Amino acid sequence: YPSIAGSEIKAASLDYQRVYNEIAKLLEDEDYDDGSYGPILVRLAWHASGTFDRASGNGGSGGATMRYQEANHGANAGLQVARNLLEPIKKKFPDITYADLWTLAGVVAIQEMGGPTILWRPGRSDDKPESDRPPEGRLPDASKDENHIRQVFTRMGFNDQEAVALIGAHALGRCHPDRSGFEGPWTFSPIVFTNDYFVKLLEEKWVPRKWSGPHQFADEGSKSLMMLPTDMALIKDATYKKFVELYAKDAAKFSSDFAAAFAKLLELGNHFDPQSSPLAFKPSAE
Ligand code: CCH
Repeated sequence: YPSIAGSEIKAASLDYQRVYNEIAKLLEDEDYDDGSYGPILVRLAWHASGTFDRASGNGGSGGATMRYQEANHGANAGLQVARNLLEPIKKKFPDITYADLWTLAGVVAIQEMGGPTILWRPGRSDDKPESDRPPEGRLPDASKDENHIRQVFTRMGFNDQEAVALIGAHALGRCHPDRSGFEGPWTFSPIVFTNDYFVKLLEEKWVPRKWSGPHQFADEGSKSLMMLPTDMALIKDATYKKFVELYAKDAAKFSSDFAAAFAKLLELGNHFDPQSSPLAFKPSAE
């Protein structure tokens, strides 16, 4: 910006609470899945960010690289629904970067579904050289085991407790046969943020589902809930199981640990203005 009388003129900064409110208005749709786009917006924010590799510094939400070839990575099947939903917001607020928009939408979704306040900072750039775009295979593979989960989350820079807290997001949403091949929700309240994923993991008896689809588990009681092989790994591995037990018992601890880990996830690989302090948004119900 030009300098007038020695002082820099800064562009008026976007009112991100307004952007938050506009995204919040898009969530409910009784004809879509369980009645909300919230879960798929959480998945978009996570898949945009979870490609980060601490060793090389590449991947992560910056660059919004899922606009390119990454959209076709198998793990991202179905996420065009979430990206397309947000397009009118980008038109209305052209100054927000896609990288900020997709991560902010994850924050809106968590908070509007009754989850904790997630501190969020703007400032992700949409520019990233093609050479820094993440290769396919960075996101976890649901058919694998605890060693795979540990390797993937450690690569991002998360410890075991943070990994378990983050995967607790599976209280939300469901698997779609035409996206991942898996089918069904993890809980009976898939559009409300709860610690029920952990409760169900421990309380239900999980049996292999007999079907022609990929290997997954069903609760023996109702047969209407599901767990992925990687979900079951969290109660097979003794260290992970400790945290599953903690979060099943203490919903408030889960909420606050999730909030911290999710905020960290959305920032991985980005460089923020050291002066910028994180924003806390007001849920639209208040
Ligand atoms: Fe996940 N997730 N996720 N997940 N995920 C799927 C759906 C959701 C794995 C696999 C899958 C996290 C970690 C993991 C959500 C949030 C998070 C699906 C079904 C698979 C498969 C996709 C479909 O068919 O639509 C694996 C493996 C791991 C790690 O081990 C983390 C971390 C988060 C967020 C913090 C959400 C939300 C969904 C529901 C999406 C929807 O459309 O309902």
